Amino acid sequence: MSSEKVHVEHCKGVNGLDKVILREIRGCSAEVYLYGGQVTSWKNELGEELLFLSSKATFRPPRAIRGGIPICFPQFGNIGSLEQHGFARNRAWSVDPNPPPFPSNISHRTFIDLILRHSEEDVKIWPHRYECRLRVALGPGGDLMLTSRIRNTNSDGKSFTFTFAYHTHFFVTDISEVRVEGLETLDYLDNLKNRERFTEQGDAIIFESEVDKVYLSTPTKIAILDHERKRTFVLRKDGLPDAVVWNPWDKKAKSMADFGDDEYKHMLCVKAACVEKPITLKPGEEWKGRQEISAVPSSYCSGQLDPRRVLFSG
Ligand code: TA6
Repeated sequence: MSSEKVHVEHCKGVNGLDKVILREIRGCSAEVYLYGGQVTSWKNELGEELLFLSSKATFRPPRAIRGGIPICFPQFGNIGSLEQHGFARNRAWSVDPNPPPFPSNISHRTFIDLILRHSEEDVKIWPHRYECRLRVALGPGGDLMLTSRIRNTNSDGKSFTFTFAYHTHFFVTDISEVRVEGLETLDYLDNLKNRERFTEQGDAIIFESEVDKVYLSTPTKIAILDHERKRTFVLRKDGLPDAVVWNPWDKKAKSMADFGDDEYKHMLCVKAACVEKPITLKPGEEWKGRQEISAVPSSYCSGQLDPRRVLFSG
């Protein structure tokens, strides 16, 4: 079997939808559906799943797949005239045969390049021509990197404006034992209170009820500590100043058809996003955004996790 086959495999997934499997020599893997350009699985070298995918997720267009990493573009949430979270997550992407080169200092070995372009249907609801590229890559350490490049290809001289998010669903052992570090003292918009603006308290964020907050101008690194599993997810981001934290908790969970009633206990969404200050591109201009997530053993001493070592280390 050639080494290329090992790293990148094109195959069929649920309901025959096209899927790409990325495998790293040490055993880490990721799965990406062309439908939605959506990562639906990310596993470490032990084969442990690191992302949440609902047991009730439907893999039936035009519904979005519940879990993994949906792409919110060209609109985050319901901030605008389009459907919730825009349309990129329920469109068929294709493999990008000629992606523009990546900066030379980035050498991915295991990756796939996808592209979504405007359709005549989409131009009716969002009157713009664009190229939305996504590279999904697995690093040698099993880190998962997503890089998006969006170009305005309008020929009528018109600029366009959009918001964006990687709607990442992390798998956690027990949400009531999870802490998020790196968002302390920041301002946020509370989606449960008419997007009113508040300031976060000084300690790590913990979860005891429904949360739906857009943290503004966050640090480029955020830590999600899964106490039970002694695992810390480190999210690094570029070009995505905001971060959305979401857990539907029990009541909202029951109201979602493609989500199990108790599944809120095992997931947390922390989304690298650009919400507060939408991006405007003139024709020919390109925007780039990137997130890298890694799962590291939590440094553990005397019952207290030591996030400082995670947040402030290189
Ligand atoms: O980011 C949070 C949010 O906008 C919530 O308000 C919640 O609706 C969540 O996304 C999921 O949205 P979805 O359209 O996937 O049900």
